[in-house]
Amino acid sequence: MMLANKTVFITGATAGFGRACAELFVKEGARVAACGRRKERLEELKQALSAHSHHPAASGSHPLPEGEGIFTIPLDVRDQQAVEKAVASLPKEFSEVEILINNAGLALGTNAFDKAELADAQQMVETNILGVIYCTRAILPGMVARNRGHIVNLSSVAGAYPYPGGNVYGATKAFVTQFSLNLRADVLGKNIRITDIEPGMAETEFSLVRLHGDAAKADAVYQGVQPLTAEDIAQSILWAVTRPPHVNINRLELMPTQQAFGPFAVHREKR
Ligand code: NDP
Ligand code: 8X3
Repeated sequence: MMLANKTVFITGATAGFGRACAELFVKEGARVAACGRRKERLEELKQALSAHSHHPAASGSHPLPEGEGIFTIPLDVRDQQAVEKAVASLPKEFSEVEILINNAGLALGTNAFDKAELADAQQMVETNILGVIYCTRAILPGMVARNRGHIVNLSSVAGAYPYPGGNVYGATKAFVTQFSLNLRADVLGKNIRITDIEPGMAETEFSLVRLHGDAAKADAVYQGVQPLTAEDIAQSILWAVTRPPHVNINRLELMPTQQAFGPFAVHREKR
């Protein structure tokens, strides 16, 4: 039970990395406050994890009583007031957040920017940038007051390496990485750790969302490749948050073995 008695606040826990973190962290003894917009998914997560925390074999020797490991909050991280309210109204047992995982995020579209939908760009900026700002600003003061905490932000390789069609998405992730590093500078001396996670290709609902629900195109993204899994990312985050207190993992970049870098692209005129 590596996270016994720790409270973890996870945004975007209805799918992918966030859901895998919720499952793994409850298994490791944490109290998890799990957010997302889809209420039925949150309900399903609560049912699944309540059953889990009740199962002594799966939960280790000191499982939390049934249902006590998970608290779900329907929340759109783009709504600043809703974020503040959600944090302020956490039940007492979940109120002292020790680990914040700013995971909620999305890519929308793959067009070059001259053909990109501005509404998609706005939603990415509001979710991936403003959502992270709102959740961090709501939770960090409590960490400072308690002189204890760890913030894990989900950036991406797309924040460091450009690719065609990555335009606004990659730029939002570059924000997440630089914000993470700048937060480290701000919290020096406050016993708070900050970690930026920068994954490459991982199979979740990410591509389905990016391709506006086109399942065939989303499946094709992962064809013939063994991508990272949500469980791989959850395990990496668990590793980062369970290092000894004097160790801060600043950045963690990971990719499938079957993914790497290409050469610079050069446009050549025909002569
Ligand atoms: P998924 O699409 O599987 O999950 C995304 C989660 O974010 C969902 O739970 C979704 O919940 C939530 N979310 C989206 N918008 C909002 C919102 N406005 N408010 C609250 N929750 C929201 O994607 P992944 O698990 O793959 O992605 C998680 C993070 O990891 C993202 O930030 C993504 O950019 C990043 N990432 C993903 C990679 C990949 O290849 N999969 C690689 C690198 C980084 P709901 O719809 O219910 O609100
Ligand atoms: C998701 C990884 O390479 O599809 O952030 O942008 S990538």
